[in-house]
Amino acid sequence: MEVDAVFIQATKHCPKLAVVEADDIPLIDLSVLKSHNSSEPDATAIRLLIYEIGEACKNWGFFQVINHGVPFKRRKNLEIVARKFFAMSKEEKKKVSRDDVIPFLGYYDTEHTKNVRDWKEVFDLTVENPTLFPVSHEPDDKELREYINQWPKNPPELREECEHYAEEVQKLAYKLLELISMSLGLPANHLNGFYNDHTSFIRLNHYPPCPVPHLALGVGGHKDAGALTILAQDDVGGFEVKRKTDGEWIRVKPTHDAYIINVGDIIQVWSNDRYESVEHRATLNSKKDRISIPFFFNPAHYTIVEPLEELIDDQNLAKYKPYNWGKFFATRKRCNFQKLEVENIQISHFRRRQWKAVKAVCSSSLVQTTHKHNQQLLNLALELSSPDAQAFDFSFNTGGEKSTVKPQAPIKLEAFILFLLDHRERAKHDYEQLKKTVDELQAFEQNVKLVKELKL
Ligand SMILES: O=C(O)CCC(=O)C(=O)O
Repeated sequence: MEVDAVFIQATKHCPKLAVVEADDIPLIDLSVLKSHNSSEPDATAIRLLIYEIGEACKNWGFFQVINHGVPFKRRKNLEIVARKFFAMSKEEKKKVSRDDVIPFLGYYDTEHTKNVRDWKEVFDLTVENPTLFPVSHEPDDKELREYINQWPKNPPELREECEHYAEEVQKLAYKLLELISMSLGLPANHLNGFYNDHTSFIRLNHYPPCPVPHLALGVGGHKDAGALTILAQDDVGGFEVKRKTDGEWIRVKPTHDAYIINVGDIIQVWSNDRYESVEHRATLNSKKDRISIPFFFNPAHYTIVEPLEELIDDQNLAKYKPYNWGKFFATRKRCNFQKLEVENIQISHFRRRQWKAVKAVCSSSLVQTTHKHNQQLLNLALELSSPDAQAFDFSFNTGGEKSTVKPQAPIKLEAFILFLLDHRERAKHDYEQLKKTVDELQAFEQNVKLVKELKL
């Protein structure tokens, strides 16, 4: 079978044939929350649970939960009815296609992630019906619209099953939000206020068998833009997460009645990077089709997302500028459906600049590096280039001799310095050339120390 080139991933994104499954993925038992009705909550067990959740968010950016309180029947019924829906003819499914009037909801099969087409078809519905959302991604366009779910005639039970499921999974979402809030040292209900008019939605994903599972992806690597995702996957498996410690793609083996919980970009910003949103993707199977059902727990469209005031001080300056969630999401949606020549909007676009540090580093003659190392730094800086940055001469002392490297293009130096100061750990796996050169990375860290000592 010929496969359209629009589905083919760049070689570096193609899934490896040998699947890596990690044994130490956090699996968190929430049964302690359920025992509340029988007796007093066990305060020690709850404290332990909060700690476990905090560690999982910090070290992995995701975890699985069991004994979560969502009745298995609800999930199973929804999976069965989703299969029935996707088994219908294209013509039938397209009767509830998203269109220009309802651009977010209903059926579609042409989504792109990072400009490559996903091998999947989906059906989207919002939890609040209707849900209020900006009409356009344009910042000055204040028009809002009520988005209403589109329900197919067949299978007739789809609507009811979706609504039952939404009700149950939402309860779990609030429990998790409260546990995460407490794990950040905040009151349990600290984040709940953002959810008064929430824009959460459920997606039914169907991944048909794919003749080239080593070349395409069901969903390409991405981070979730919202706050928290609760994912149900069937027993076929294919969900992979990019492990923070080494950047390896790890397959999360389906566990009976468990949910996969992802920290999303909004929690990363709220927590001022204490917790990081993790990259994940769905791989394909040449023989079996697969169903997954994410619940995206997202705040009201008018939410201004920024680091929580309680988590910033003189030592922990806010790392992000505020942004409007509704506009962010509308911009994302615009990119997801079409292959645009512009980069999809990311929270990194809202990172604050640290020009002071930039200037100081570049003029500091105390920074010692090798010539090879300079080249690596330069490559990295070029990789982080942005059109609004200034061209810069790079000069470092190389064993007594000054070496100057002139980049050919403008360098986004603030991002480079943020990398130096904030992302040393992540850089170990983000940038392959650095991964291989631990020694040089240590020299790198030494430079960062010097910068800090100079209090720049
Ligand atoms: O199907 C999966 O395992 C992942 C789904 C996902 O990441 C998404 O729909 O955004």
